[in-house]
Amino acid sequence: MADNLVFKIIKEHLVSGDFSGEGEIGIRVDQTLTQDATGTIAYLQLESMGLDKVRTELSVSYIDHNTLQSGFENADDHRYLQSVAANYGIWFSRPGNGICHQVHLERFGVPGKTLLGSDSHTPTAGGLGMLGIGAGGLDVAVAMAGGPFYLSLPKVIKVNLVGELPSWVGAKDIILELLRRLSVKGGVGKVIEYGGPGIDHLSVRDRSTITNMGAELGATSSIFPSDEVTLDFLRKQGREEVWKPLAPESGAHYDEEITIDLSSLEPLVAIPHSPDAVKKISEVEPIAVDQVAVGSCTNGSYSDLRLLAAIMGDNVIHPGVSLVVSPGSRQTYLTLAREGVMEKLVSSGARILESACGPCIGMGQAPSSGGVSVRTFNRNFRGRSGTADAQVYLAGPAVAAVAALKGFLTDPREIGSYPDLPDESPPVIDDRMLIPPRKENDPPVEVLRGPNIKPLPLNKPLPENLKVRVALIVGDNITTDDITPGGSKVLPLRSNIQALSEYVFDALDSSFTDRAKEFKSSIIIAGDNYGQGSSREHAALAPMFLGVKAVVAKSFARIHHSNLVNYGIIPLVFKNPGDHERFNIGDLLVIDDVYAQLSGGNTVIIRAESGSEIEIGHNLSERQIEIIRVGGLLNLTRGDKR
Ligand code: MIC
Ligand code: SF4
Repeated sequence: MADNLVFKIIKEHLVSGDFSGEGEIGIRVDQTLTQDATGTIAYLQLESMGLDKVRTELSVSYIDHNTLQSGFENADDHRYLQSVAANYGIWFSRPGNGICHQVHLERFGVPGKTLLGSDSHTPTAGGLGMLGIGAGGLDVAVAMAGGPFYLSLPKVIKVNLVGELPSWVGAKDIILELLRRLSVKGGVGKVIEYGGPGIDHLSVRDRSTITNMGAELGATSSIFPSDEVTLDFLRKQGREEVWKPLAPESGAHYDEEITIDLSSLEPLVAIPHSPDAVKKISEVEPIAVDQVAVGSCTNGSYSDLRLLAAIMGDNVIHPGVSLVVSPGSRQTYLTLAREGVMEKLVSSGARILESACGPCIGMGQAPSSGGVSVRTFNRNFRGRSGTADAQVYLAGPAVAAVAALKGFLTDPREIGSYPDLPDESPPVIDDRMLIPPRKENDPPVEVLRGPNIKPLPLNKPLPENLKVRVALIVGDNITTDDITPGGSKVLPLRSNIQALSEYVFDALDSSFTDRAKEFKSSIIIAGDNYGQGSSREHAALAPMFLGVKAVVAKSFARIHHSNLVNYGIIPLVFKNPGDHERFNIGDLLVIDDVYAQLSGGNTVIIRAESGSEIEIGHNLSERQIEIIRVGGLLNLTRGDKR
């Protein structure tokens, strides 16, 4: 059977398993990336593996998330990460150098290679034909130590782009259209491969906006072929030597095909509070806007920001709007500054932030109460902006520019003709904020651990019988932001699980932490797509610290499912979704001979105090059951060494 592009790359990297779709496959990881909010845990784990140096072709540690330093915590973490990177042969991208995904695309991405990142938007690299996959920090640490990355063989969806985008419609509208069609769980277990004549008109930056938000579909990855457009991008980055052409074989097999006629698209927006709540702007306008935020790993590129400036022209923003702009990378910042675009933005009233995630993860610039914020970002989960009742809309940079000028979310086509943009200038290449790995003979560096960095809690091996109480019952699409929130108050606690655990499920049910502590050993009952969103393993680690032993859900998001396993929490799946209704908070449940049940097939019997029994399933591999048996992947890795 002719191979699609995804299978071609997987074949070249396959170290275990096969293409039958049975069991897991293991793939070799060429490159890794981490960011500071997930990196501290990943490197604490790497340190515990006793290596002298990473075994990957390239690993990069980025500082981009926790950049507001309102206390010592974030700065301590940065210092720790820099010293670990120096010791283990890892590149270090200093704070101010930009958002991991954008910098990686610009400076390190290589078509046809695999990239594992401790951030869910790692598939951004698919914009240049790289297979980027998001994972928990522990999986990334294992990859840095030379271990394979395990996953179920994904289904591959071909998205055929035909026609050309009309003016005022951009790459963001393409991915919003796909989210409208497929929903936030439509991509689970799948990789999305783009093709068709429409891709010829999409730049690598456009392509990476689309692959970036494949994460919002729940997809394992998203990828474009590597073609002349890719070559042009890499040439401008001074890296054309890493280019190679990559395309699917002719007549390649796909599990599903979808066609989008680009010429039929119009400006779209995701309304509060989910990236798949997509509407035509013409259906929802006008909506008065308080804040406009442009940036993030989705739409913080040079092309996005110069479009914003061109639309604003010599005008100043509407008096009711605060416009914040965060260039996605220092390269973007410098190129725009050299071109005079930064001056234009400032003169239009933009508040320029550093090149970092910033408002996207609630690290500053929280909107006013009940405020409407139009953002070029990728997630609008309730409360993520830092304001619990803010109304966040996701749209492309053209829509954002018009909203900033008019004070209303409105169809940009109404303001007249699309601006005439001059040719793009070549990017400013200046890698001085990237610290290369230390040379072979350089002396080791002292690892600097501030008081914010606490040792990692470990789970215990699985008991013979599990006795748990129901500590929480939730519905569908619970995000990792719901489990362990972002924001400038909680993010600095990422290296201190005990402190972080006080905030688990805080916005959904502030009594959860106390209840879980009281029950000592507990279980969570959930709906579909549990744990969607980010890769943060804290959403497993902090509940584990509070005694959560298992989660029964209708279905799980991929990364969170793996993170639960990695920390020894059992992810169980309802065989009969209606059973979700049979539980109450505080119910005492017993799973007898739990290991024997897990390894004996895919049925697990949960016994209630009343004596009634419920048949539950699981989709754990033998490898995962083994991890759960010993109480987590770290215990297994350590055990292997003994
Ligand atoms: C996000 O966009 O939610 C984050 C913050 O980048 C996360 C990582 C994290 O929680 O640190 C992600 O996408 O994986
Ligand atoms: Fe940063 Fe937002 Fe991208 Fe996550 S989605 S990496 S917080 S910019």
